[in-house]
Amino acid sequence: MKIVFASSNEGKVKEIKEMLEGTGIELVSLKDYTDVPEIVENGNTFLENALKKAKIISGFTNETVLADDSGLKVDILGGEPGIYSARYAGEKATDEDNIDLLLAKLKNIPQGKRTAFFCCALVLYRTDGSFDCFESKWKGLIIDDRRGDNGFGYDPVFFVPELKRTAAQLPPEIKNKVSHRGQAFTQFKKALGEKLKN
Ligand code: ITT
Repeated sequence: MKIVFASSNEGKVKEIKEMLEGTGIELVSLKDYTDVPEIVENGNTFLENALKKAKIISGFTNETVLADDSGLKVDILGGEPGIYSARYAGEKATDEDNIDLLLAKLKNIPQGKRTAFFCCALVLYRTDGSFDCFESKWKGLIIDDRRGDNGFGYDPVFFVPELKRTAAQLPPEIKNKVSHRGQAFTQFKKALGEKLKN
């Protein structure tokens, strides 16, 4: 089975490829296409944006598409950066810029009040217009110093109390099991397995 992954985020593509190992699914990323239409992520929720990406890319490639929309929500900041996570510090912001802005906003906030969670909405969209959605969350705390070199995005400052490590300190196989994306993927693979059985 061939699936196009509707993302140009290399960190996500790497994780999704690792998660699909052994499933027999051939994952093609947007890097394999030219003239990919630009997608304006103007939905109000992760799910709306994931569905929009999946639908547009399925129309463009004429293939089954998987799309992920994800981000970080920090409680004391009223859910910021949320759906704006990728462009928190501006349209061309790097992961470093986004973390700098986040830490500046949390400057005088004590550790106990820095609760946050990652969200992931995953959509599998078929060429006949039918689709399935999977959503999950991952709780943690935002710390002031960056720790670890794995992962991407806000991983170096996302501390997971149960594991006593940041997401960037976790080996990929652990992050892929417990993360928001990992848990949404577990649901996706279960649903896929059930459909293939029927
Ligand atoms: P695509 O739309 O092309 O998939 P994007 O990076 O713009 O790429 P999103 O709009 O879904 O994707 O934004 C996701 C952002 O949320 C991402 O750039 C990170 O800043 C953050 N994020 C999501 N999942 C993350 C994770 O597992 N670890 C760290 N940061 C994450």
